[in-house]
Amino acid sequence: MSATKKPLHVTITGAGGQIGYQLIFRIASGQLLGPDQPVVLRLLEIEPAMKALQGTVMELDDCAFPLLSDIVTTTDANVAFKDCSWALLVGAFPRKQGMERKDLLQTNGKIFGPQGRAIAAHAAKDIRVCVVGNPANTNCMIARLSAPEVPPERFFAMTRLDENRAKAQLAKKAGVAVKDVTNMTIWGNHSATQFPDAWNARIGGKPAHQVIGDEAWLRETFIPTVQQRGAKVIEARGASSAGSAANALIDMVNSIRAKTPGDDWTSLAVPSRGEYGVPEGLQFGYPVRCDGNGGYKIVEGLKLDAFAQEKLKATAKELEEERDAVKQFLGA
Ligand code: NAX
Repeated sequence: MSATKKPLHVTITGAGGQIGYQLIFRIASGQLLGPDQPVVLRLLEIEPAMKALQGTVMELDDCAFPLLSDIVTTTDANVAFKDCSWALLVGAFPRKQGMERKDLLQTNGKIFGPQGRAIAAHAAKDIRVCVVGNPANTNCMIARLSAPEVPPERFFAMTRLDENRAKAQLAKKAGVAVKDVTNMTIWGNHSATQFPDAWNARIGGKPAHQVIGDEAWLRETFIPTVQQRGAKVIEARGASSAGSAANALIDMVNSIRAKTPGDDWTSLAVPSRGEYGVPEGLQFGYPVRCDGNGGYKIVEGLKLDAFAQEKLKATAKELEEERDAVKQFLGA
């Protein structure tokens, strides 16, 4: 019964940005935590974006969402993460022209370290953290290592947009409905080194690469299309993916909350314990099955041929380089 459930607190960082705008209304309408779960939205922004955020809050009021118990807006991470069960870390410092990747990593390290500590200090016991702000995997690792009191398996970086993109491309090529494409893994980093795995994916239950029957297309068109999709959207729209990113984040949270159906899996970037030879501690995109109680297992034993192993190595190497660039932020 909606009237009797205790509200859950959901924190969105960068709430005044374009993904935030696509996300907030859907969460307030019940699409994140269900149609009978009241929510308190806790919206974190930096000072220059507070005015625009107040405009969004006016719009939220004007929706009269029955599930929206309260809205908190703040520039203080200690306030933002208070009692929070779901921390959606969307805000990040964008890459400016002429900025080196290392500078971007370090600038974001300064954001995600303190946010990790604020989560550890103030969040609810059942906290789950989903990181979208780029470079998402490494930002997530920084937040996780800054919050040693929180179990590491509560931290996820988002590869779901890449998973959805990959499924859509395979469905189009095979001429099937997107729901028929399952078991899609995005290995590694949410970056151009990611490896969307059409060889372990399935279409109508059969190996996707066999159904497609065109290895050259898979290697030379499918993989780069998924890797470069974000850049193509920017080229066309003049702005980065926002509707699809917010949608992917909602999908991701729903996948973490539910038991993964049948023998399917989903893609989540979780802390590596060395699975598939990936260096321990990296936040790495893996095939994952969730148990419906907030826990998950990485799917092990998938076949990776020499081509796939090379791809995994390359994306792991990039994540190691990112880790080296932010060494000073790793640890509470
Ligand atoms: P916007 O620039 O529209 O919004 C970001 C917001 O974050 C801004 O309002 C800014 O004021 C705020 N912000 C900056 N520093 C902050 C801080 N310290 N605390 C709180 N808020 C802060 O970007 P948007 O298009 O919404 O994208 C957000 C992030 O998602 C970017 O880093 C982007 O690269 C990343 N993406 C990640 C994706 C993924 O699949 N993992 C895909 C989509 C997206 O590109």
